Amino acid sequence: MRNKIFLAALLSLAPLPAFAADAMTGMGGAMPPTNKPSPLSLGDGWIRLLPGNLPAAGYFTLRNNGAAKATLTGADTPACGMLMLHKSDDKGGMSSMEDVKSVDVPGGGQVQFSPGGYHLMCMDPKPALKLGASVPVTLSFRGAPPLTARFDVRGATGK
Ligand SMILES: [Cu+2]
Repeated sequence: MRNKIFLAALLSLAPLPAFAADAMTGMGGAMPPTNKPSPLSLGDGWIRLLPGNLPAAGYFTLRNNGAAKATLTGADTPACGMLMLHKSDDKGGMSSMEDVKSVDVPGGGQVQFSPGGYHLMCMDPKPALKLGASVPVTLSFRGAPPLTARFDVRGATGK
């Protein structure tokens, strides 16, 4: 009996490995059913929260395991009023960013959304978007079914 209680306490304190957390959130039923498996896979999805009124940005690695090109055309999450495709540009120390209509993911290739480059821009963040949370993000494509993945919400330093 004592051992059982100890184990339960240990489990509730220990951070879950990423795959276990994914499996558990996957059972939550928030994911829409998909008919065919996506040729695309998403890794390292996270959202960077910045202090004050600075907008939050989402980053990830998108891999196309299929032979045909897929085109990312949009993103959506209940944690933001709107989630936009953006690209940062550094010109002579001046950082700017612009809207992007779509991003091609070549067959057998991958695209990186990372600080200083492509990113998802969260407009009108909701209370669900808080440090330590994990929120579902759905990406829409031309040439592939939509893909939903959990994004970890982290602080400015990425921790
Ligand atoms: Cu942006």
